[in-house]
Amino acid sequence: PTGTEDDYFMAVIAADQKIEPRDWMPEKYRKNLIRQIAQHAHSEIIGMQPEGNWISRAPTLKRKAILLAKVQDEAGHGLYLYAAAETLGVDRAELSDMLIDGRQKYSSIFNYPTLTWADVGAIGWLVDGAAIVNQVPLCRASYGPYARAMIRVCKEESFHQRQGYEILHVLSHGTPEQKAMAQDAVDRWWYPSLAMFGPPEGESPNTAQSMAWKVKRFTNDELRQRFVDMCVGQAEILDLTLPDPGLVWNEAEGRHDYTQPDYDELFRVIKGNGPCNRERITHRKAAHEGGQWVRDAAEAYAKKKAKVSA
Ligand code: FAQ
Repeated sequence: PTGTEDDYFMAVIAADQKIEPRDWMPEKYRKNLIRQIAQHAHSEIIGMQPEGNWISRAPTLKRKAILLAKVQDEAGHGLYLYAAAETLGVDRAELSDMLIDGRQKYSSIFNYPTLTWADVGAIGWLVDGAAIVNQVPLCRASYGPYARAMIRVCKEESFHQRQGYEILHVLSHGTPEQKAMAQDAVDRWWYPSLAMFGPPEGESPNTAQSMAWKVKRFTNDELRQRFVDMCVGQAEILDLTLPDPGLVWNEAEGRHDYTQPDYDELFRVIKGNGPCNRERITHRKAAHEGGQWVRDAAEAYAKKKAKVSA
């Protein structure tokens, strides 16, 4: 490379090549990635709770097996993402502590309760659907380990989205009570799903720099719009209504107009005051503490093995 390290770094970004763990990178780039990847990992792990709530109550054995597999996939995503974060020089145990004591965030969406079986369908369709729209561009993120993790994550999210869509399709074409349950779930999950994309332009302090570094490829609003446009046709096939009277096709713009989610509510939930924030963290803390003996045993075993082979 010629020029300074920073010139080389920016040239790699400009050429759409990947930055790898051993490459020089600006400290702010490293910090921004740790922030985003850790939040993303935490979201996957906390995201196991709302649906985990329904594993023991899934209506059939087949539904239960599918939901178990889905929730296990989320654990797997968390693990790839923690591993990707570790390539940036942080320790997973430290990240876990930061989640539990609130120094790091996780997605607002997982602070809403899952009241009925239809919520499992709505989460699959809308929450995993939003996750895919957000994460497909991250497969091209400039940081290699993050981008590569996203490729497998997106494939699995597609399966998750379809399983949710299928649950809702069965309910919405079932008895009037089942259809009402599906509609109620969509009514409750629609706006929180729109809020997953983050604050709008002007209130999103990380976007400009993140886009200049090609971590993010689109603004929060661009992806939110893409998601709305995608959902409209799918809702028609489901025969369910998206709960927004302002949702109309805008011919001139070639996109739908829609009502924005309540961003004050988003900020309240991010700050810890959503319906289930305390419950989620309490549960995570208990699970972490309950797993201490497994970590101790694994460490003791590794030490013993190292001694035998020495
Ligand atoms: N919730 O300046 P920006 C899943 C924070 S999918 C909580 O716009 P940025 C799959 C943001 O961190 C869900 N916090 O920030 C699944 C920042 O705070 P900070 C996880 C939010 O990073 C499905 C501040 O607000 N997906 O888990 C939210 O450029 C079903 C200002 O915002 C990802 O994490 C929010 N909704 O854009 C699992 C995707 N929105 O750190 C189980 C990767 C914003 O400055 C079951 N992440 N904040 O203190 C991203 O794409 C980005 O980080 C955004 C936010 C788009 C989330």
